[in-house]
Amino acid sequence: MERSLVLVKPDGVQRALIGEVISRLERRGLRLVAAKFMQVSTELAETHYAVHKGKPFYEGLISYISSAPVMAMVWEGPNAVAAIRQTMGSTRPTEAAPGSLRHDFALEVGRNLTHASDSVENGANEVALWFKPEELVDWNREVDRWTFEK
Ligand code: D4T
Repeated sequence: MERSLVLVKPDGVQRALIGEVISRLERRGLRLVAAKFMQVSTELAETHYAVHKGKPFYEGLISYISSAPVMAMVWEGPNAVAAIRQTMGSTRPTEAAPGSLRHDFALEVGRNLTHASDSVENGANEVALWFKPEELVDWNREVDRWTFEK
């Protein structure tokens, strides 16, 4: 079972799109594992985006993600990483597929609403960075056998 960190970034929170993001992931069949509404510290932002340090958009990215609260979540399911990134759409909203969140609700890469882990390995690392083990809930839904093949 794959897991991904999902963030509704400050623009998504300010624009009252938390429910829209959760609704789309729920309807996709994914299972919520953890959630917390939080202010991101500069330290956490810098660790999360360490791979982008030195890039022209880095400073703006750090101040954007820590400018207002985010909704941080963990979602799981078969093929969760690919499925969630597809539901989000491409990083650049003008390249996002019609029907994806970024296509439907965003215009600019620096205000692209959400974050999702880009690999299974990064998913595990990001979940460990953002959540304590005791914040993750293991549970099953009656409907899982109608959504998950195994
Ligand atoms: P995140 O990490 O926010 O989900 O975005 P992606 O995984 O889809 O894309 P990314 O890591 O390549 O970019 C991280 C973050 O940086 C912003 N960004 C990116 C930007 O402001 N300008 C840029 O030119 C790029 C490439 C948007 C997402």
